[in-house]
Amino acid sequence: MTSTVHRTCPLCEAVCGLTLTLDEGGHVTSVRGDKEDPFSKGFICPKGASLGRLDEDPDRLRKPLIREGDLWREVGWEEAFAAVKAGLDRVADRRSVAVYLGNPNAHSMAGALYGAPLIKALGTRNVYSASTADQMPKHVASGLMFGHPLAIPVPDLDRTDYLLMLGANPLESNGSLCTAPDFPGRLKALRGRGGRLVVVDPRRTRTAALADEHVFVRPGTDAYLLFGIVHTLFAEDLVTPSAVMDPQRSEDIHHSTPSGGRPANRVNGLDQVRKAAKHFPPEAVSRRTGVPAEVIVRLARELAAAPTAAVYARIGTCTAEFGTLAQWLVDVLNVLTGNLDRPGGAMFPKPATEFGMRRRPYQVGRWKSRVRGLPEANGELPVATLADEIETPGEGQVTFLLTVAGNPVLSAPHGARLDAAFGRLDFMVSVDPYLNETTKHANVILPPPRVLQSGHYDFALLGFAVRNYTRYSPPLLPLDGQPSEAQILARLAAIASGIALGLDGDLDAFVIDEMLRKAAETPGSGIEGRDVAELRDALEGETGGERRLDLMLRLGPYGEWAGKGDLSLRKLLDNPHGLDLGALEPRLDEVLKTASGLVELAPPQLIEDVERLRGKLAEEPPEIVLIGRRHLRSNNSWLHNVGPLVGGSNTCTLQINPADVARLGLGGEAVVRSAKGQLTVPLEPTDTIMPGVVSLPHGWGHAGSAQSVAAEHPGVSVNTLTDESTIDVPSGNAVFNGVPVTISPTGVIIAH
Ligand SMILES: Nc1nc2c(c(=O)[nH]1)N[C@H]1C(S)=C(S)[C@@H](COP(=O)(O)OP(=O)(O)OC[C@H]3O[C@@H](n4cnc5c(=O)[nH]c(N)nc54)[C@H](O)[C@@H]3O)O[C@H]1N2
Ligand SMILES: Nc1nc2c(c(=O)[nH]1)N[C@H]1C(S)=C(S)[C@@H](COP(=O)(O)OP(=O)(O)OC[C@H]3O[C@@H](n4cnc5c(=O)[nH]c(N)nc54)[C@H](O)[C@@H]3O)O[C@H]1N2
Ligand code: SF4
Ligand SMILES: [Mo]
Repeated sequence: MTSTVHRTCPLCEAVCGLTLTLDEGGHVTSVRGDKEDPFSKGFICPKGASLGRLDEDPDRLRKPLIREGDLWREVGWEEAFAAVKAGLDRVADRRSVAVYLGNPNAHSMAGALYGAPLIKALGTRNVYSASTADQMPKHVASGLMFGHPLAIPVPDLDRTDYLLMLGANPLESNGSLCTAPDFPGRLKALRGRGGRLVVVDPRRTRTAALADEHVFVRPGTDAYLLFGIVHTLFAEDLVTPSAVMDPQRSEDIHHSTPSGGRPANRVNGLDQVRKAAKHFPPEAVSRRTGVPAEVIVRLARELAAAPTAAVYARIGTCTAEFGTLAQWLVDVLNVLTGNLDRPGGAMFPKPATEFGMRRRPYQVGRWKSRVRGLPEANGELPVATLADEIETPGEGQVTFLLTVAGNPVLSAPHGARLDAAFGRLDFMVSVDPYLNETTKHANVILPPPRVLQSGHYDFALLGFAVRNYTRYSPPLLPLDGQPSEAQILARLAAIASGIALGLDGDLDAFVIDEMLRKAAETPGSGIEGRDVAELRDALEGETGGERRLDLMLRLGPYGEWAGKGDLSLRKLLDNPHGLDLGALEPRLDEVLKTASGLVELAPPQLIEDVERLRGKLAEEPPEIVLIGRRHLRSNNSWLHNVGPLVGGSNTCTLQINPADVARLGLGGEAVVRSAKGQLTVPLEPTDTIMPGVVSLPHGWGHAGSAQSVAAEHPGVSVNTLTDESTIDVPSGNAVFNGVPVTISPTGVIIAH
């Protein structure tokens, strides 16, 4: 007997609905796109189609491992947790404990619900995550402008008339901080309805090939380009009055509501932006960016003239030297062109589990890292300084590391240094399904269950969706004695806080009571004054995680308790294909959490960083710089063990312009050197990349891997070359794009 089941794909940000066929043994026999999912409508990519292969990968760990020297021993769960406790008990000072949370935490219920309590229980400020190798600039820019790090506007893809996209390649990545299943189809539809798509990228990507226009930009210079556009808007008087901003009444008319309605001007700092932009006229910016001045001027005019438009920028612009400035300028443009918070522009989604967004004004740099004095952002320190904290003796030196769903040896800047540093730790614990480049250093590895044994709700990603939408996928297969990832993290939190919690429940009961108590005390929460015990008993769900989801849904904006709807876990279970909650709607007033109650167009920290940008405007660029890229059938470092996904077009090659190949006299392979390391790589000459720029994908470097398929396709790790000493200053984010390198033929010895 086969069965047909439905669930959300957890592999990337597109949240596609999948329809799986299982045989009686619970093996996946087919995976298709779920045609009845109102958001993804049957879309699927090769990764989703391989979910069964991934789930049943024989190299996945099924039992905890304890390392004794170079040997690994499979152990039972109680022995594994006892070993973790013994390791943590040896730490005299909790400042010496570090935790690294990797990317899949953004795709799991466990990461969303148990990450924060775990950090709290560990009692350390040595908190690191993939965020500072990814989107921290976006959080910092949003935090400073809108008052909340998660108030990230997304392009209203399905309605916009004009999309300016920088440093993103959704035809390979399927989109990021813009949850949009079938991103390619949505871009085609934009063009189909007469809209215009412009892509800015140092490579003519598949997305650029689909666009109306592709603009080559020199890596790391997007902030200059964006400033050039801002400059033009002011210079040509193209700043658009809008519901958000009335430029005639620009400064300091805070909250004046002449007709008693909405404030006429909800923007602070317009004049400061105008002043700052003066330094970046198109001609000056053109020299730095490689974008012709007339193109910059035209882009400004087009953005201003389009009936609706959105500017969207992603990883190519985040993981760069001026990442935060670039993210800021993206939304400055959305404001100046009248497109923030209006249909067809850049809008704030309203996720079903949004509840009680924090009101304290957003701050960065509340504390600093011990060794380099780098500022905290969102409660985290930059992963670019993790090695410093492990290597540098003194009070608070990191001796104990917990990694959850991360592979920083391959994903962090200058990962090779972390590889060595991890070898020096006193104790390391990894929650991960694989023995890999990072977890090989652990003393204990705790594997989460298979995907199909796990419930799934996209707490994080649905907050960036281009339509409001919700869907819950309950576990499809029983756990068979294996703890869920939620239980693993809850148990670790219990160990860390010295509480003898069992595998299930208590942490969730605590969190639920806290949330209910707060909501019951909050006027207008929908359950004000109601009895906590009674409400708690009304919650449904098989697990603590499901009950917490139920609570968040009921208290959320569409919830049956607090919102304007009837959402609950029950309703989602009754609608296994998911529910469309409608097109995005203007909601700036609900989202804004700045102290002034206005959009802060010129936060002091960013205006200060503009000086750094100005300082480098006239700088001669390096002769050759390195950037990254993604391949459709890859996912950071961990899908290379699935046969159908590796090889072919998904290989670790250095893209290089043929003119550079000829100029440098290169053959089939070359040696790439940076300030931090060197690699010998196969070349892929292609005129789709700018001269003076080379590109290598990240996540490779599996030589000697315990994963059998990955070991056959090892590739090299680009993060041997990247430099942890250069960061985006306001956010501490890693710089992966624009790394200076030299390239020489193999066999040539270069004296240093
Ligand atoms: N040079 C360069 N470096 C980059 C980037 C780049 O563009 N260029 N991109 C950066 C970006 S955007 C990111 S997000 C980071 C990613 O950085 P990381 O998150 O550190 O690395 P991943 O490769 O995503 O590793 C994920 C790990 O989680 C494990 N895993 C998978 N599923 C689960 C699960 O359900 N539970 C648990 N516990 N573990 C699981 C995998 O086995 C793997 O070990 O890399 C960054 N590094
Ligand atoms: N197939 C696949 N999908 C993924 C992932 C994956 O590894 N593989 N990873 C997931 C993760 S963790 C993330 S964060 C997202 C990222 O999603 P995207 O941001 O769409 O990531 P990329 O496909 O790497 O596209 C980044 C583009 O930026 C360009 N670029 C590099 N430097 C610069 C620059 O200085 N300026 C400009 N303008 N462009 C530049 C690169 O050439 C590249 O085309 O993808 C997610 N989806
Ligand atoms: S696009 Fe992303 S979510 Fe959709 S099937 Fe592919 S990997 Fe899964
Ligand atoms: Mo990422």
